[in-house]
Amino acid sequence: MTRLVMISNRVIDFGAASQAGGVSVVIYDTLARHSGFWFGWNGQVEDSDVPETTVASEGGHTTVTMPLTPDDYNDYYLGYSNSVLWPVFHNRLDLAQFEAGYYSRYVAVNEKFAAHLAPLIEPTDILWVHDYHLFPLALELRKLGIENPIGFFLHIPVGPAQAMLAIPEHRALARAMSAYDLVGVQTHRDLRNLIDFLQQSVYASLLPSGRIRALDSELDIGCFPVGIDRQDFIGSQIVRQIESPEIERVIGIDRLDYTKGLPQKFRAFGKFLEENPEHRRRIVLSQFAPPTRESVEAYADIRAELESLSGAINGRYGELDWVPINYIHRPIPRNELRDVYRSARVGWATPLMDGMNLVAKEYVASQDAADPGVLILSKFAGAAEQLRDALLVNPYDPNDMVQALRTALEMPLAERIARHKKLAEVVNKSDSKKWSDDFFTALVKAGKRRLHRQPSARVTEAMRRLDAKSKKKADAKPAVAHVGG
Ligand code: ADQ
Repeated sequence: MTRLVMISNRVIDFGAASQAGGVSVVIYDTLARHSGFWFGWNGQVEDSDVPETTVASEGGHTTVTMPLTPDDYNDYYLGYSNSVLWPVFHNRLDLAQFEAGYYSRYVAVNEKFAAHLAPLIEPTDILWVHDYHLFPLALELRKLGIENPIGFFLHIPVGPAQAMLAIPEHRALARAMSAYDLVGVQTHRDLRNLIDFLQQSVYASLLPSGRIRALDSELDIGCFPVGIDRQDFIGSQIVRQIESPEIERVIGIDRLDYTKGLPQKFRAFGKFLEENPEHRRRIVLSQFAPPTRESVEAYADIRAELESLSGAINGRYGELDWVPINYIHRPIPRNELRDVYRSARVGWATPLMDGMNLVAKEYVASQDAADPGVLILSKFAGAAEQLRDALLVNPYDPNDMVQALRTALEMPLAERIARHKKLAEVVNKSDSKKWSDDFFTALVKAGKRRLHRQPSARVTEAMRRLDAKSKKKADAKPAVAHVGG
């Protein structure tokens, strides 16, 4: 039986799955529909050069995890992954820290993952690697003789080539990407940036088939917008205006990250109160933003900036019985999210750049179709490619943000219903199941194509098994959005 092996930097504890969000939830949901296991870091930091892997099973899910050493954690996770790749891919070259030693440790951890994973792989397994921490993994697995289909999905955006080329190891990264059978990204913007980057860094060429030739490989690249499972968000009985009939809630739910545009949001909210005194005492911005990666300097800076901004706005406009911004540092338990979304007249998701932004989709899915709230969405979130009926704004432009908030608060019911209907259709159609089915089908095909090009005894056997499998799935639709197709 074909198994799906999911590999991501961090594997969540299934017992705590109800607390998770983003990448973890979509991996968890996908594995619920496949046999296989999830491989990655267990979140522990231990001083051991020969880490043990731990196999755990719960509710039909299997995980295989290992700890990181303190040096791995510092140089691979906080360092190269989150102080180089994360800022540059989000086009924040100014925040990148190119420290000596980060990259070699990044590769070393990928080697270590490959060494622990390779013995667990069976010839018919399909391997799906997630996110920027693990670009070199396929190359390391291939060195160990793994010839299975290996796909890569990038949850974050791809920066413009000019930013990407500033990464000192950009050629090695491009080479690592080319070892995959399929590389998936969230949007057409990312697809264009990725092609541009591969062309400029390793002189990749776009083939008439829509595939990419890079170095000695050919790979498929495609656009697979990640979605949510709407069942997690429907059914709330919450009636809006839970605090008082006169006060409308505007909701923001983000990880505390400099990519999420929170200072711009707070400043725009202050400007809105300044310019629209009639809305004072009638509106509250509830912003949940639990801190992450606090030992990275840029994250400590954003936290201090937001505390100062919210304090200044509350000090300036607040009254004894009205505080304009509720700025809350903790996460909302997942089972309360839909009620919180539904209680809000406006959902405000305005990242400066974002792979997708699932919060926008969750907000839409949670609304009462008969009296829905309005979504204000950054045009630089991946979700904006699909959610065209949101109020799309430029988060860098305070006037645009203020105008959108006014429009949202004053929007007549009929327009709110019409916009929500179209948004909900997209969210329901492009859900997490479609995302994972499309990627999986495209990966099986891409893997077969590579095996046809590079036959060997072991490969021939793998091809035979894949052929048998794809006959069974003969009715599956082609899913990869080929470049140019
Ligand atoms: P993230 O950057 O984590 O994910 P996002 O898509 O917004 O961003 O997902 C966040 C998830 O965490 C959502 O499910 C949300 O409900 C939850 N969450 C966020 N803040 C929360 C809070 N304060 N309390 C409770 N839950 C909270 C990465 C990319 C994204 C991409 C996803 C999935 O950066 O662009 O959409 O992967 O591919």
